[in-house]
Amino acid sequence: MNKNTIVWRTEMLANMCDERARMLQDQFNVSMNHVHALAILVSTFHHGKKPSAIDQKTFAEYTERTAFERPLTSGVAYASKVLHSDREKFEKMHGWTIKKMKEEDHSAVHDYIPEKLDPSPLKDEYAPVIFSQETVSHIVSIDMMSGKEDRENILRARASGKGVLTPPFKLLKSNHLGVVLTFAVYNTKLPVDATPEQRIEATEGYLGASYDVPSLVEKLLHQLASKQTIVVNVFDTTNESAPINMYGPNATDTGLLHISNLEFGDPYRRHQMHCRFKQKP
Ligand code: WA2
Repeated sequence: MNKNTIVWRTEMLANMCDERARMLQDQFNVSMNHVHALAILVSTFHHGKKPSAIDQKTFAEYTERTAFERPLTSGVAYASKVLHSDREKFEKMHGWTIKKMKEEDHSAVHDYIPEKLDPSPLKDEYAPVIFSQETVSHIVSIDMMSGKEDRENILRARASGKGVLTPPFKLLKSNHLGVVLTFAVYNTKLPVDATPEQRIEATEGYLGASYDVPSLVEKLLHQLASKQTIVVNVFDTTNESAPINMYGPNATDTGLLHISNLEFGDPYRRHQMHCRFKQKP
């Protein structure tokens, strides 16, 4: 192949890949900021007011009307921190029992009957969902600490005070891999320079957003009308020796490859976009 053609193709692939990676990263960043603002909304109007100014109906309506502010998300929800000593009082107040997450339960949404879930066994503490956007109403009353990925996110979010991401995993009621973003909600007594222990102590609950990565990345790339030209993959590369494919075909293609870095705001996780030309020159 002509040397100039190789240089031209390499540059074109790099430009297209970097542009798509930047778009995905920017949209993720925008929605992350709005999820953070929702955590502050819950802190101000639910925990900061007696009686609370937020109930499920208000939360569902507000989050639906502001969904346009959170591109790439499939839904947001709020889980309350409940210690075992407060469980009985909490369950009486809500009129339901805290449920255990059924892992690998991907039956269709319309088959879903919350009453079919088992009550949570005795634990030191729980994180039952009390408010949800209508799109994820199937997680209401489920203890989010009973799912491995959600639990680890909750623990890391509350100790750090930062927005944290799970690795890709199969979300409930979804056939795709997704990720969950979590912000802890603290009571207002928390000092700005708080230690992890002080943060854990001051935690009131957890505001989380789920991202159905394949359908949302698909939607984003579709807007660019480049699908005839390049193949895009998104990987979680946190474990360098075992990258997880979050979007795109399981290709073994060895053509020209460009890798663009993705920054999703959680330094604990690494992500990359891989791009290739569809057609060999
Ligand atoms: N949200 C939606 N679908 C899920 C899920 C989830 N977690 N976990 C598994 N499938 C309320 O971090 C707190 C949301 C968890 C937040």
